[in-house]
Formats: sequence, C-alpha cells, structure tokens
Amino acid sequence: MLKNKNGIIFGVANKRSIAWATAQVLHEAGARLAFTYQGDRLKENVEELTSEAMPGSLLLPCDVSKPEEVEETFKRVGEEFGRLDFLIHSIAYAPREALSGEFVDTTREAFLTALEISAFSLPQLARAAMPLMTEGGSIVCMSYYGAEKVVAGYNVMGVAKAALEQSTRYLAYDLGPRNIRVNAISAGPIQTLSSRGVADFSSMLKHAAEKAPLRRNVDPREVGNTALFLCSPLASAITGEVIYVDCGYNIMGI
Ligand code: 0WD
Repeated sequence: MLKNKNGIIFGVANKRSIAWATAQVLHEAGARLAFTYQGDRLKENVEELTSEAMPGSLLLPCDVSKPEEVEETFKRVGEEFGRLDFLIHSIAYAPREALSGEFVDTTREAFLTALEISAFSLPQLARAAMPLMTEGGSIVCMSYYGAEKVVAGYNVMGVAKAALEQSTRYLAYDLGPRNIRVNAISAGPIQTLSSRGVADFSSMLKHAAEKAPLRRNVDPREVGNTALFLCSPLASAITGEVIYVDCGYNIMGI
C-alpha cells in the first residue's frame, strides 16, 4: 500500500517502542524509511534493529530540542529521498519526578520540558517536513487518553498530550491546502521504556484490560496498522482527528 512512498519515523528507542512496531508495519507495506534517534544513547539500538530487519535504512541523529539537528535531518532526507510522503511522531518526555505525586507540584522546568519535547515538537517537525511533502502527505502522532481525562500519575504529560492533540487540529487546518493530513492516534497503555516512567503503570495496564470492551490490552502492531491506514490513500479524507486504538476503553462510563 505504500510502495514508492518515503517516510520518516521519530521515536524508536528499542524493540518495544511503538515507533518500531509502526516501522515494521510500514516497511512491510513497501515504504522506504528514515529513522531518527535521540543522541548516541540510542544510536546502537536503532542501528541493530534496522540492520537486521531493514538494511539500507537512513539513520539520522535528531534531538528535537536541538534546532540544528532538526534542520540537518530534513536536509539529509531531502538529499536522499527527494520527496517525503509521511512522518511518524512517536516521541514524548517529561522528567521522571513529574510523572508521580501530584500535578500541583509540577515545576516550571518540568512543565516547559514536557511541553517542548512532547507537544511543540509536532509543529516544529511539521514545519520542517512541509517543503518536502510536495505531493501531499500524512503526519501521525501518538497521544493518550490522559490528554482529555485525569489519569492519576500521568500529570504534566496529560497536559502535553492535550497540547499535542490540539496542535494536530491547527496543523490540519494550516496544511490542508497542501493536501497534508495530520492525525493523532490515542493508544491504550503499552509496556515500553517511556511508560515504565509512569507511576504504577502495571495497574493502568490491568485496569485498561479489565474495563475495555475487548477485555485486553493493545498490541503495538495494532497502533502500527492504524498508522499505515492513516498514511495510505484509504484515509485520504481524514485529517485533524484523534483516532482511538485502545480496545474501546474510551467509550466506557461506569
Ligand atoms: O502506553 C504507552 N506506551 C503509550 C505511549 C500510550 C499512548 C501513547 N504513547 C505515546 C508516547 O507518549 C509517545 O508519544 O507513544 C509515543 C511513543 O512512546 P513509547 O513507544 O511508549 O516510548 P519509547 O519507546 O520510550 O519512545 C519514546 C521516545 C524516547 O525514548 P526514551 O524512553 O529514551 O525517552 O521518544 C524519544 C526517545 O527516543 N525522545 C526524543 N526524541 C527526540 N528528541 C526526545 C528528544 N528530545 N526525547 C524523547
């Protein structure tokens, strides 16, 4: 479904990353992929994963808090790919101490960092990708239910996800005339490196599986499948949406 399409994926940290499950699905659909990694800390992981499964992938260092790395990333993508068709934003960060205890105690620094890395990075990357999306495009980011309801412990990340979801809508409006679609996937809880930073995450997983209509947790590949749909022509009239991939959890009241 994505033959002759070029995409870039932000947020592969290790084999459990949602971005990695998504990359596998997009690769199987025929896409050519570029990956970014945040600093040398994660370089080896990404090299190891891609060298086995997708040799020849373009790997680029990109910490979104460093504008010069973002600029260099898209310059290289332009040189290698010429045209970009989709971008997967699967990154988030908040200092660990902000993801436990009370939201009221969030420091200025933690608040600004969480919002910068987890939300501002979406318009930042969209702006940089836009000139390469010459034949339209699809931008997909990852959100969570804590954007709209209080999830104890999710704290400032919930505020950042609210900003991310609303950024999705404003970007959809701005980029629509270029036929660039922008959507968010609101995924159910999945055990990854990041989610381990959320206080009492295993209880969240258990609760979600018990309450969701499908009575189970989400598999990261199911998030990848939805990203594939959103990047494909099948979703050609869908933009500015938040699509739930949560086994139905969000529809439940009591
Ligand atoms: O339950 C979950 N795991 C859910 C995750 C449920 C719903 C949504 N999500 C979201 C996350 O909030 C995030 O936006 O999905 C996205 C991917 O998260 P993930 O796959 O759970 O987490 P992980 O594998 O840790 O990837 C996130 C990565 C970072 O990993 P670490 O753990 O090293 O912080 O985001 C990247 C980094 O690779 N990242 C950055 N990339 C560029 N510049 C930066 C940065 N400054 N900071 C973090």
